[in-house]
Amino acid sequence: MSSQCRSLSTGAAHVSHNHSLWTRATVAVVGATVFTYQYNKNNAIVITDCEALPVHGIPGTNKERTFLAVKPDGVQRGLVGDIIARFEKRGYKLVGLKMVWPTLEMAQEHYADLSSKGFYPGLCKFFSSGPIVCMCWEGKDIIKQGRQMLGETQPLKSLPGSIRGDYSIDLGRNICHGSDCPEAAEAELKMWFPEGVNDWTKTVDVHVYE
Ligand code: RTP
Ligand code: MG
Repeated sequence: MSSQCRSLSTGAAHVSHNHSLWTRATVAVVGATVFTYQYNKNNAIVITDCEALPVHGIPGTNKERTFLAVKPDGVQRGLVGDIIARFEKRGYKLVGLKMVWPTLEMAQEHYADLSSKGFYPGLCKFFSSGPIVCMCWEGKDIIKQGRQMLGETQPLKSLPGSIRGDYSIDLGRNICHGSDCPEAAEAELKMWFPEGVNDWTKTVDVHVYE
């Protein structure tokens, strides 16, 4: 049993203990985690299998996740801390964080949906020109809210208060990236965090969510 599964044994205690539901193996959901359990001879719950939260979380819930990145220009300009702070202060949960210097191939894969565009080669060259900071953020409506906090693709159309509106001018130097839909978030998080992220419990969430 993995450590992630072991940590769920606490959660299992919260499953309502209805003996009329007694079966040899029962599937239950605690929070967002699906697991299978059965009772042992002492009537204690024993988890027999569990499925950790997928790296992309669960869209449409408080465990929705997105991939955000500080691009090479944002790293060079010393904006990593500011960008992280904005999401932290809003109440979102950081579950994945690392610096990566993308190869050209990684940049091409990341922006594959734009491969037919004339700006694609330059975009990929710039995205692989230095380290980026990869982040996985979690919380209610994070995919859409993350994009709003980034601002418009075109910095000159971005409202002051957004990251791009506060810190950038030119289209090809717009500081940050954010997944634009659940499908993109899933693909990007699988690509940039193949090792997974951290399913930690943020105790202050009781003061963030009602
Ligand atoms: P991102 O993927 O980086 O978060 O940006 P986005 O969704 O706001 O915009 P997207 O259409 O995905 O474009 C990716 C990046 O390509 C550059 N771009 N250049 N020259 C052009 O017409 C053009 N259009 C887009 C931008 O740097 C944009 O962020
Ligand atoms: Mg995009």
